[in-house]
Amino acid sequence: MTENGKIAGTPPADDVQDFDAIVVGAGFGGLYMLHRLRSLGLRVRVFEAGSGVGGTWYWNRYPGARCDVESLEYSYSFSEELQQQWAWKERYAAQPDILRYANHVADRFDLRRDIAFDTRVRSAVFDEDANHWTVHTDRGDTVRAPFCIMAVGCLSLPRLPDFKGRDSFRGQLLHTGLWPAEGVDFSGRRVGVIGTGSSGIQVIPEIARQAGHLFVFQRTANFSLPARNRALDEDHVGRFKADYPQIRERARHAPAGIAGIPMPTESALSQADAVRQRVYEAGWERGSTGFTRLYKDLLTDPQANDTAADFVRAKIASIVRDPAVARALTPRNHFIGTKRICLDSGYFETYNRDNVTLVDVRDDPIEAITPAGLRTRSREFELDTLVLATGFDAITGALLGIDIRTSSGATLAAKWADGPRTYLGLMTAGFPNLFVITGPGSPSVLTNMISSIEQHVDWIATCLTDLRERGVRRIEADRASEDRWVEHVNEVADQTLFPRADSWYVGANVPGKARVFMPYLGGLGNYRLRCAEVAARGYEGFVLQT
Ligand code: NA7
Repeated sequence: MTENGKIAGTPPADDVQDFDAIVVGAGFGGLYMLHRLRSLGLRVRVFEAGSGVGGTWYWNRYPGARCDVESLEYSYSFSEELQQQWAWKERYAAQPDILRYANHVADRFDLRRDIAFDTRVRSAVFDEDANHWTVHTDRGDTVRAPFCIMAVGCLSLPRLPDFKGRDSFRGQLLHTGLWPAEGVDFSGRRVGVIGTGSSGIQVIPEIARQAGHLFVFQRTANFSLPARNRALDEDHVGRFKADYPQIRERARHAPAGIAGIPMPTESALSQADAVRQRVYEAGWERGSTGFTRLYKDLLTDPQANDTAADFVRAKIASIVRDPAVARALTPRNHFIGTKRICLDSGYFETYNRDNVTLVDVRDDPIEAITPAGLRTRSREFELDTLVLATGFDAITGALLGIDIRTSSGATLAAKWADGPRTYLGLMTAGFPNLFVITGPGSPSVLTNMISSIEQHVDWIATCLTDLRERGVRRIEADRASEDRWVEHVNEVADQTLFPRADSWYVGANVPGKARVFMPYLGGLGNYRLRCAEVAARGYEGFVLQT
């Protein structure tokens, strides 16, 4: 700070462009936020680090990348014309289709003219006296607006583990979340993949089909179900679209924001073995992440969970021919569903191929990346290409990648050093007029992201309208309300098995990250009602200033 209270490095006032709102990110959250704010007559500037729209779906272009929510539900509901006219091809849309859809939305609603692409936001500073945010970018822009909305995504900061010798590798080093747009040719190559989360599980069968040899370096075996992806049939689509208003309404009130995954009512333990087996078999045949919501106690009761986990373990044993490989692929150290369950297309079958080798790096850890490949404690692997499917600094990574501070010296990084703290996942005390779309403490990644995005964007748009009508210039989460919300988020999580897994939901995949269960497990339907009530009571739990 300088003596006059201004932040050092702030350019002269005439270099600053003024807007009514700044939005960071042009994925599904940022695009819809821009559309809504514009319809309120606000002047908006959106910054996007990529060269195009789509966010997560812009960056994750690896072969096999596909959404695990059905395309007819993983799409915007805000425009009846859009949802009627857009034609999804497959039950689960592949990344190129989702990206096409994002581009279509951007063109259809003429969104691009307010988006600055190839521009990364470096800092956002709140002026406590003037009540506005000043945002600086890596291209030298300085813009100012009373409101700043972070639509930076939950899975947008790829994590490249700090393997010894990582930069010495002479071959091609790739991360699934930063995939080259021009694609990669694996034919005849010796390829290594590190990681068997959703990204690994999707990319491995695709690479195996092309590569000379594929080595999969697995630290933790994962639960996965066959996606049963297929081309959509026209009659089904016609019926679905005719029912869209009711289906969308059900999705808005469903726990996962998905109409096809309703709230379970039965308990697994209350059913006879044979009945349960039939239910699991039907779930396995259906191919849906709803598998872990077949019974209400699967994610709360270890014994109930075991019944579902054992079913999937037996399936793995029946698919993978080599018993030693099947054993190594069988997850045993977490409850099914407490790490994001995967949907695959031929994942376990891939290990029956002669050109695929599973390397268990829990017992035989990776020691170093070498110029020629990779070395575990006991073996050397020569590789032409090494794919890191090692995930993301999830939920908070992209937010904390921006230097967010106030003129009185508070920084978000310091405030969240022991884990994120928010009120409703929408705002964080001490940082007025800053909204986060699908932030920590909201249902976000445990739901259909587009349902959650629409709920947040609609809430924020209504809030800004209300504030304008009442002449309110400043809104801030009240600290006591935030404390109670954080406590509630933890309480709900602690009633489940989720916090016991070393997942990215608790930040366990990032060394040094505080272990806190970040998303809200209360269900999107309940959460939506809570947010609506808060607004109806005059923004209860927020401090408003005119
Ligand atoms: P995930 O689910 O975080 O998976 C990352 C994988 O990489 C996982 O198998 C990790 O093993 C493995 N990993 C990470 N670091 C290492 C090191 N240092 N050594 C060996 N193996 C490692 O990321 P994804 O991209 O697959 O999926 C993220 C989400 O995107 C997914 O849940 C969907 O919601 C969409 P670990 O389990 O930590 O032992």
